Amino acid sequence: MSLRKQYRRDFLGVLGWGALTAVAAQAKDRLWNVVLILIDDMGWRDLTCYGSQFYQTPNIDALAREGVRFTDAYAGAPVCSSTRASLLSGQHPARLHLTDWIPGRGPWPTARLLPAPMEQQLALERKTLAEALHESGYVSASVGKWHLGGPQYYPESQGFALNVAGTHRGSPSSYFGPFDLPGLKGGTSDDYLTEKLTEEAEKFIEANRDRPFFLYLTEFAVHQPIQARQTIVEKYRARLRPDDPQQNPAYAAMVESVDVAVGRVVRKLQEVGIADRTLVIVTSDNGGLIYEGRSPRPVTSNLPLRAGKGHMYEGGIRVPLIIKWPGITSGTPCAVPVCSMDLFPSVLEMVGRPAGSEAFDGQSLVRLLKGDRRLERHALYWHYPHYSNQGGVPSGAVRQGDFKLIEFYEDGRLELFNLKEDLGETRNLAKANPGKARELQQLLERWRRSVNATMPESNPGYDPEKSDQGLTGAQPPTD
Ligand SMILES: [Ca+2]
Repeated sequence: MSLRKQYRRDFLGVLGWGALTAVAAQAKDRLWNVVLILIDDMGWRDLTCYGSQFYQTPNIDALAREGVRFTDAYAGAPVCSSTRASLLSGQHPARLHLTDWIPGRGPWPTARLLPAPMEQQLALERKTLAEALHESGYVSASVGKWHLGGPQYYPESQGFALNVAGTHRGSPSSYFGPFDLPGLKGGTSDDYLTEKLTEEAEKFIEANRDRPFFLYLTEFAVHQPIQARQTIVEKYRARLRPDDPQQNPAYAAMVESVDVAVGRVVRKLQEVGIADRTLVIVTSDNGGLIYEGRSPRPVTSNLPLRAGKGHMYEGGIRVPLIIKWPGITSGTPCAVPVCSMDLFPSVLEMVGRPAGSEAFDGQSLVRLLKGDRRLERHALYWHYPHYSNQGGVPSGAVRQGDFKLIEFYEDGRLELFNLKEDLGETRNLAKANPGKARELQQLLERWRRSVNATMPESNPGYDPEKSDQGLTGAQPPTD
């Protein structure tokens, strides 16, 4: 543990929250609270305000009407831990060498490539958003899924004074109690995990209403296992329509449960009188999951986007993002491409804290939130040197303007799409427009070098006859 972190712990331990209260009291009128709600695996079209005809999400839709709904927001990666690391550090997963979910899987003995080596935690040396806000007197809580390393890397060591339910694997065995999660034990068989987390979030808001706080509410839902309250499942069963690609009533009920959670948090902010000085951000860590484990029944559909979680296509990386900044945002959607590592510098600027010496891969979205629709950024990049549980293969991607290029690392093949004309990525333009494909591939390659990205290597045991075994199709339920 670094000296800086030790000092922080001592500061909290010896002086306690009383000292923080004093800091907060002086600054009460100018500091914003920050509520960041991360919904695990929520797909781009899983909300009514993003076009779902099946799921009902009135609470998140209300935030979209008062905030900015980003139509082209992206997760830093097509899987969990990488995006979480990028969100909390402002750094790209490739730079962090945290390029897959923790612990990841493989190598597969006969696959074409050996996955790139990766970190198993977000290093303590990386400054997190909670640590940056702590320097301004904030108290922070992580409520829910962590998935950024084992016990010594838990939220308590990354700037959070409170940690409820931070597991190292990140996935609970069940949404129904009894729960065996740190800080959240003793549930009964009627308890529903999402509701228990909401209660913890409400308690934290209530207890910290008079001091600036950062609540990182990181829902386990709508990640598998797909379990929901039966009464809500029945409601959605009655709403099924044969022509709707979204067809899973239990998943729909889980979506509703997180929407209700968001509504409860917003109401608690209003109830204690701090809603007008609290930023609320809702987003997801990767695209929607299409197939759960060995079940042949789709979990959700990201259509019109192609594919889902674990893939470099839009369905794997494009996610909902809504930011409400009371008094500033006004419900106008924004189509400028943005990414999860933008949230750290954005929050710092929104709360009026200069970024200081921190260097980010993301950039502040404040001018977009204020209504300007321009952002000076050359391109957005992704790097996933792994085989995913959902059939995704080692690949990288770059989006520049309307164009997106995917480079597949197994054989170097390129796919080029014009997202403005072809949102579903159905027409590969790489052969028709080789100049553009080459230009973007070179851009991607230069960027990989600049962040010292780790690449997968050729597998000496590669066997084309068996290379697909265990990589695609049905997989056990994991991250
Ligand atoms: Ca996830």
